[in-house]
Amino acid sequence: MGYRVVVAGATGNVGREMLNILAEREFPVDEIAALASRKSLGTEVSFGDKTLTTKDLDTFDFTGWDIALFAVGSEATKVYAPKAAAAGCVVIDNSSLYRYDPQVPLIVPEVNADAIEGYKAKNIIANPNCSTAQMVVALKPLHDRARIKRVVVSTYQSVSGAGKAGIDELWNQTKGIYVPGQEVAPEKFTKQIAFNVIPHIDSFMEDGSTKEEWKMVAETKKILDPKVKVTATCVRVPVFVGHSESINIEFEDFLDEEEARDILREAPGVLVVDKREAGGYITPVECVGDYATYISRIRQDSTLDNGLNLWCVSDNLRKGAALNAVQIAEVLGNRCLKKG
Ligand code: 11C
Repeated sequence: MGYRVVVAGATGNVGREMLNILAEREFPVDEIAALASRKSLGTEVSFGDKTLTTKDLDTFDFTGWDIALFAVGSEATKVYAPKAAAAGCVVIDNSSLYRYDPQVPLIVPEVNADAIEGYKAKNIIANPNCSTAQMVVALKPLHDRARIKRVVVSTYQSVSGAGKAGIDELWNQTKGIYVPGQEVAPEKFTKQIAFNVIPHIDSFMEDGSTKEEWKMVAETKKILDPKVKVTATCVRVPVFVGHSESINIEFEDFLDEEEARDILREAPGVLVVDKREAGGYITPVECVGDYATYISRIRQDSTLDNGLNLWCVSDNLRKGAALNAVQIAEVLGNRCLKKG
């Protein structure tokens, strides 16, 4: 006995990962529907050892379906999520549309699973931005011990955060640099991404920050603690999958680096790899396909009374998106829904 589960946006990077992770984690599925927009209709996608043919999101009837994982972007979410929710299907949405709605819980299960009950107001649960998800997993156990006052984070975000077009642009531009006549001009990104870094993700806000940076601030406050101050600089780097973050944390109480390392070793969702030697830390290529948020380079910040620095790496398509959505579905199933 399990659930009737929908994955909307099943042909995208995140949708495919949602199907993979539902199968890998043996989520109790009685029936599954893979939905796509009309242009991808009929495309086949894998679900464990099965192959699913995608159905039309536009005409799909959500009545009788229990959970819908949405990975379709804000515009389509605006149209289809309310339709699913009104039909009694709980939506777990990966877009930013509902994240800041006070009637919609924004959940990272390792941090604020108890907030899930709030889904009843709209039948919708929001999944955070990838950069926020991995950061709050790292911050939560430290906050519980020493109360975080302020976080200064710089991100190194992979091109898969910008979807398939981002991946293709890095690949083609990198090849094009070596083949005369096949140079690829920036299209998805604002400047050359191959062999370069770009300090601009999402649109600019009035104060000079970007929407991606604003999301890290607003989402950390909603998920972890509204009192925590965050300032972020988000940077796109020529890496295919895996976001990295350099995080500086100021606490109310003193926290010794050894104790921080022990706390993080025990923390849910975290793996500490922190040998102070060449290669004794994790880089993004090593985290691809994994569930963990990896923490390395934990060290005291000697310029603050109560400060630490650390390096945080995770698969942005997994903990940053699909895995977190499936973990939310697991909490929802265990705490809130009856099996079919
Ligand atoms: C990026 N973090 O790397 C973005 C992708 O709000 O869910 C995810 C955007 C979001 O470009």
